[in-house]
Amino acid sequence: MINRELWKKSIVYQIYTRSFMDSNHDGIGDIQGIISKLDYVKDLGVNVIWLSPVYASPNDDNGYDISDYYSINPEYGTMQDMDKLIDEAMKRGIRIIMDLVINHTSDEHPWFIESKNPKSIYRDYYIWRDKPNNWTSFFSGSAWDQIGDSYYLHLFSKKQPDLNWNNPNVMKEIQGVIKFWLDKGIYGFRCDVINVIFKSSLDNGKKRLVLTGREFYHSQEGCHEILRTLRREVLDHYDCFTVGETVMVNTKEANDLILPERNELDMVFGFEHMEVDQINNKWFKTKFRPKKLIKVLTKWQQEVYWNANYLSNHDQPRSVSRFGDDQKYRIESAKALATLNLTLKGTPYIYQGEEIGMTNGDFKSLDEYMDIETHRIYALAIKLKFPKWYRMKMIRKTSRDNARTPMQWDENGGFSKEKPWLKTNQNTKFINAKESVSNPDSILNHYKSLISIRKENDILVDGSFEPLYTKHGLFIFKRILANEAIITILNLTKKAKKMPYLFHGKIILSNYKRENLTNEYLMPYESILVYQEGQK
Ligand code: ISL
Ligand code: CA
Repeated sequence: MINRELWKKSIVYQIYTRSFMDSNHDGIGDIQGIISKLDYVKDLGVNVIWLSPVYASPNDDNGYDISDYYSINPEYGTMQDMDKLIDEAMKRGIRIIMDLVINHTSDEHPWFIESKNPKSIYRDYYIWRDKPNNWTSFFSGSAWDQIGDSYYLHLFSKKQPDLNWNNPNVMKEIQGVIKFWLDKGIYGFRCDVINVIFKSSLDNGKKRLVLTGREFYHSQEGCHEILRTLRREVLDHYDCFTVGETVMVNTKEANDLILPERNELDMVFGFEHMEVDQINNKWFKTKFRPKKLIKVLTKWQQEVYWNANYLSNHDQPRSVSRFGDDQKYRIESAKALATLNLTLKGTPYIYQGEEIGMTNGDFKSLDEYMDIETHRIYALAIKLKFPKWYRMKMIRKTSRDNARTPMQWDENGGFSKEKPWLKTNQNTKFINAKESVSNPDSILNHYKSLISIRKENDILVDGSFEPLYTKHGLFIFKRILANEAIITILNLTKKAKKMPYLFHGKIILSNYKRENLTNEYLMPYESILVYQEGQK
């Protein structure tokens, strides 16, 4: 029987293979490298790994441009390596979910190569027209490129042509891909930009600064229909779950994708909390104000059926650099953010390196960045005549490469003996897994405590969420189940703050080794978990 609720108890660790561990010293992380670190992942206490794409790909967008869904990128290893990873993980009680990228393929996928011929049966696997409309790409510029006399749609890079989900053959092909991987024993999928795959019209869109044309593909009814079909015809026949990456959704649109009666996705990654420190779009960052993050998270906790909680991933700046303080209070703030992410209601997602408090990259020049999105935005900033200091500031704060620097295993890096594909942060000297494992007060050990508290207390899985205090950068909330409760007390600022009122109960976790609740002040970035029994 499919236990669809198991994923609610899961704790997911995202691995970006290219940057995790390089086993054959070519400077690129690989699947054998992941296998060599499975005991480290197991010791953390997680039970699911989300594996960013490892399929065959020319790496225009680091694997989010797939040229063959049925084979493994040789840079990452072989299908035997993949089978071994699934098996070795299973032996450690860890299931694997894969990244399902079905809005687009690579332009080097045989389907696209064939589709360039207007007479081919693959022509309608993609969206070809004899002239472009005014839609713009997530990576800036037109969402169309020309081959011969025709234009094809690509919401991302020109090497990522969009599939045509109006074509039933595409549905059939992708059902085959999903079955192939589920038959291998994976536990489901993280579904890439899944709420933009159905285009209801190709008319010109309303002119916008960001994503002209999105009204014709954002969360369309056709997309819901596709998700219900995939669920009914394939996913419901396996013990698996799905988490959608759903850009620009509000809480209602999130529920429309995940409510059980919708039979579409199990949960979704929202972005509203990832947009609290920007104006208009992510490249124009503003000063981070904790109260905005707290307000958005409280809203999603209260309005969304089941949350996929995250503060980091391979597209976002590192959480401690963005929402904490990666200088004076790096350890305290990383622990406070961990306590936030692991005690909110929903399934927590931890991004590789977040558990040891890795920070944004320390890139010094444009040529040290590898991300296509970063280079495209930099080129646009030149066209818009932004001064160099401002262009560098934009990418320093926002580039996705901030999260893609090699995992820091020891004081020398420990990722590879060869020069890595992307520069290792020099702070690996003191921020690394080796030090974290041996140091009882490390951020890593704080994560391990949090994860075991989650496993020992169903309150943190099934309990309610009650906000108690959300002002002045303090976030205090209560999780209640039957007659037990756990209160999370967070000071998300670098200033000492007066507690709004005193609490009673047993301190079960503190990032300042606090012994009692009599002191009425919270230290900078202080986090406390209080257990209460005999609740009404
Ligand atoms: O993070 C983002 C939203 O602000 C965008 O940078 C990101 O491109 C968007 O969320 C979609 O991301 C997903 O699809 C892209 C791929 O580049 C990203 O890595 C992936 O997470 C295209 O497949
Ligand atoms: Ca390698």
